[in-house]
Amino acid sequence: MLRVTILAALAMLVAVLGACEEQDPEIAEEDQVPSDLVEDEEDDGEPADDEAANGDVVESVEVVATDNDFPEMDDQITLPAGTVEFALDNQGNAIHNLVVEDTGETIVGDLDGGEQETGTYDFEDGDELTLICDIPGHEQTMRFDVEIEG
Ligand SMILES: [Cu+2]
Repeated sequence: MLRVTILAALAMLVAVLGACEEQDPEIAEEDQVPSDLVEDEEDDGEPADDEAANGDVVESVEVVATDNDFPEMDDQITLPAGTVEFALDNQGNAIHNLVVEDTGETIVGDLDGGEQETGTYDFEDGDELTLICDIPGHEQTMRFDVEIEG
């Protein structure tokens, strides 16, 4: 009688253990579902930081052009290092532009009389450059030096 009871208890124990083993894979599969949802939440990146790194304008300079002069510009101006924006305002009748004499690089291309346009130039600390209008015959009177500090 005692032996039968022990065997019956062992049989029940085996049955219970067997049932538990079958449930384990189901629990593991359920754990994997939420992990897919978590990865989707990480796509909310903000691109603003990359844009700020390139093209951050540190100073804006308005350059009025007449025939043939930059009447409001001193012979030499000091600007900070970085990207400087130049707003060229052609108040004359002739075509005028803004070019870096030392490198030939165009900041603002040819503008007809009455036109305005902006352009930028990336200066490095210690740069000493001359900006001109490079229309033939204009550079003698349409020029100013730029010194970069900091
Ligand atoms: Cu000019």
